[in-house]
Amino acid sequence: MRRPVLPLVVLTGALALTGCSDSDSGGISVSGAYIPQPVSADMAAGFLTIANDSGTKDELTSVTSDDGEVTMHETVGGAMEEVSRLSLPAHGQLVFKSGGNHLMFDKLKSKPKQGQTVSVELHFTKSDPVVVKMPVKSATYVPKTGH
Ligand SMILES: [Cu+2]
Repeated sequence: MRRPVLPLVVLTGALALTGCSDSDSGGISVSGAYIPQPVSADMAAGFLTIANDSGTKDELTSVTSDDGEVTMHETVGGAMEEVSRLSLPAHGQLVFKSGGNHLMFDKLKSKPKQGQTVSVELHFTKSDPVVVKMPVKSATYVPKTGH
């Protein structure tokens, strides 16, 4: 992959502008990532919001983790379905939340416990991969929506 080598001073300026996001790769930022501490030993769900600040639409094509297998699920009419890609609109968001889209962890090497983090890598059609450290919250954790 070819990327322009930017002078350090330009990179520093870009980092300062985007310093409030959890992680950042070009126009992609991730917020609100968490995994409710699972009941079962080797399966868990994960939630996060991916924002696309660029004017180009993108797609999330896979999620990987060294800790286990990860699949992307949609909830359709109360039933969940595995999907191979999810669209990320230009200047839009892709939201994973309880009752909707979610990440499904399977074959986990160890059961995630509250206070730990699970590292995942998000892969996109256009953007560079983004690594997210997802904190494990209590089994009953409900995120603040901000609305
Ligand atoms: Cu699922």
